[in-house]
Amino acid sequence: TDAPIPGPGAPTAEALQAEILERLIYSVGKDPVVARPHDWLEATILAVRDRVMDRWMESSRETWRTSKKRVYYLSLEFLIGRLMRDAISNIGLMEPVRQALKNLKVDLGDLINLEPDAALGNGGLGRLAACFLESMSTLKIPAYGYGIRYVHGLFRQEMSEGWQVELPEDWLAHGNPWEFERRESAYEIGFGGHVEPVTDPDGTVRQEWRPNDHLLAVAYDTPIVGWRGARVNTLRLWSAQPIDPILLDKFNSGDHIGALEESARAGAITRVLYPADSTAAGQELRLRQEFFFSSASLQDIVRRHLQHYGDLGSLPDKVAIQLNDTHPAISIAEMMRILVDLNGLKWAEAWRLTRGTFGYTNHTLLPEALESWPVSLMERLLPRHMQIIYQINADVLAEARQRARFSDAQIASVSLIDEHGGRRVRMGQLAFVGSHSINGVSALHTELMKQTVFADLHKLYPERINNKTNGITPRRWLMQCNPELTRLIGDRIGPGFLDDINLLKGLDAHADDPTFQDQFAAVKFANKERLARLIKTRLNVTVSPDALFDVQIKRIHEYKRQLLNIIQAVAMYDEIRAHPERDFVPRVKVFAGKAAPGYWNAKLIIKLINDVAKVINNDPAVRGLLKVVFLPNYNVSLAEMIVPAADLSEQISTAGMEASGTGNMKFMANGAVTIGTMDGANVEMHKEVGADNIVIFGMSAEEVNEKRARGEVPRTAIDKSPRLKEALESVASGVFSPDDPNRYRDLIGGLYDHDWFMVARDFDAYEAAQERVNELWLDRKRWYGMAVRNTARVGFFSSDRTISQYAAEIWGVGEQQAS
Ligand code: DL6
Repeated sequence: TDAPIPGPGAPTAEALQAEILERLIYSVGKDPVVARPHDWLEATILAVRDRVMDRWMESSRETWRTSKKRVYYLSLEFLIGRLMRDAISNIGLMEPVRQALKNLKVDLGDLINLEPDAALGNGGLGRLAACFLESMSTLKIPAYGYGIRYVHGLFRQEMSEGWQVELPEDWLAHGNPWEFERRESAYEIGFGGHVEPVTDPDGTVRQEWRPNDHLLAVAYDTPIVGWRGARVNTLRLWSAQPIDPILLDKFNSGDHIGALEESARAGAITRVLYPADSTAAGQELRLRQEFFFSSASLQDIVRRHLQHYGDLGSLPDKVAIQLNDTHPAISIAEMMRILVDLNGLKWAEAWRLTRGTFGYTNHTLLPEALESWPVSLMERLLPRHMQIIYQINADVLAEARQRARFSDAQIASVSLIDEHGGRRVRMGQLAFVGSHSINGVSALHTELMKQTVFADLHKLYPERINNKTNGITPRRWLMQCNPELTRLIGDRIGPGFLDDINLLKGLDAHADDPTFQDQFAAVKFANKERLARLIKTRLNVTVSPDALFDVQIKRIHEYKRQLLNIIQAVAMYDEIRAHPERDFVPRVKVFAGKAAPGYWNAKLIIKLINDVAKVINNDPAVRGLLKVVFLPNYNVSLAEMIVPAADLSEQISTAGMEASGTGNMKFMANGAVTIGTMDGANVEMHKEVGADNIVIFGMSAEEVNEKRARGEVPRTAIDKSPRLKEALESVASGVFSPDDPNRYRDLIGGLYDHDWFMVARDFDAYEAAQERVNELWLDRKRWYGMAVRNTARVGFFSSDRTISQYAAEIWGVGEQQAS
């Protein structure tokens, strides 16, 4: 947990010690003699936060002074994880804070582990938003993250006999010392009601929305510190509160619970994060969440803009709003309402300003994740927005007919209203037409976007779709989570890479140096020992750090194909048992990830992994050559432990289905070799690292499409592969589930019937690739050469690169001049 190089002008440990003590006594209100670990944590965070305050205020002052364009990143999810180490490390105070605490007989590492994970996101999309915030601060871009302050983040996952059980997560249980409540920044948010035409004194007729349900959005601000404190930006999260905290009439009449009903109803909006990953949640509450945070954010943005510039005509020049997926897409209609209804702009001008201001990032092509809302629900909850959407749609369809001469089928595909089986508003279409830029998150994904979901919109507006391949912040995902590797790299190529990650390329020249390889391997080994201890503590399973650590950690989803991985483990198990005389490369297969609570097959796959683990880990015939572990409650902090310990990174989604992936990049940074399909950002990783340093297998996205289109039967592939057949039959017949032999019959049956995710049809290629991994692993020099080259060539996948591209190509905040 060391920052390798303290920043310039760092305060002394003694000074920090005094500051922490002061905070403990005067802010936490505890005597050091009786202070408990949480008190020390709070005091330390407060002292660190103090150290950030000046830079925070200066950052904000500078934006006002220079009138630089501001970027607003609207995201329903921010998967931040812990903040303390990030902040301390980014301001270069790791060593003095450690020493200060040591003087107080407190261990910094213990405090770091005590901080709860802010799990305000489900997976890749939310974690990307968190990496982007850090990079925007690092790159000195004046930016705000806007989201929701969920009281309960992503559920805590526990295992009950191998089944996932969801429990509420409670990250605010001890308060949140990072945040500032801004009661002065509160906005009224409405729902329901009706729309009325109003005639202004000058005779113009406006539409006025009269909601019948109101609540307040109250801001909570958290500082986000860039590397070396370059800039401090704000993450502003909205909390829903009732306008009247209690209905006194009701209370006085004896209805004590009813008196709090309104308060409970308002609070419900920001109480829980939806735990669905890649599925559009159909609940009304979800739409309320989306509108709530969109409206609060836009009111805040417009207020700030008017305060600074006095008029709205300069909006696109001074404001860039990025929609992180379609969750905030209702912002397009809300912005139009604010401009036209509340500020009296003409429709055409308002539309020009809106489009000039918004950009939209698409994160998935999965049909079930393409959000749409029933028109009837929209009419009831957001009647004015529905009118605006109809108007936007009429304009778009007229343009499609007149300018582009679209056919009826094409008109139907670009329409904001889906007329199939109940009319629904398509949020992707709304976000697309209301934005000047629509980007995908990897080269392949962007290409597929053009060919599939947005094919016709792309024909209508061919200049809008662009690619911005995802990235990760190297601060958290290399320097902080792997301090030993960071130190080793610094010793070899100097510290310049800390400020310019592309300098890691310098490691290439050392990739085949036996001494460096030994040092690299020693760091990896130590990280594996640490993970082995964690596995022992949490699961009481002993694993050897000498084995190949083969890791798949991510949300559990059929397209991500944890099933392929576990079936391969079963095949390996069969092989080991069938050949007691043979040597095998010892492997530890590590899994972690959460399943959406309503996603039955994903939950069943977790149970299968645990069932298989139980049999394999306890069978003496396995001779310890294979271990399977499922680590519960995957979150950012657990990932930070696992990633540095991985030898092999499993990125094996069905080609064409993973938009990008970002875990793949984190493993690459930490010197793991990838086994993967040509999917998402794997394609670009293959290009960056070179074909010799990655193990690619399986069908391409095109081949997957062809097979699906042909309706080819998977049974033939299974019949042709005896090892697959044996593994499938053993799972289906209950070898791993003697207590319920039929448990996996349907899951495996699905592979015979349709195999939508190509598990069976990619199996042989996957096994061959795993065999190749074994050969490479046995050639130690070759393996570590690959490992080093992965780290060396990860520069492209830094979120600093991604954000520079957003800044220059979407937001127009590249090299900003003061104005
Ligand atoms: O772009 C971030 C991340 C990608 O790396 C993943 O490949 C992709 O699955 C994920 N998408 C979502 C979509 N959810 N919705 N809606 O989480 O985005």
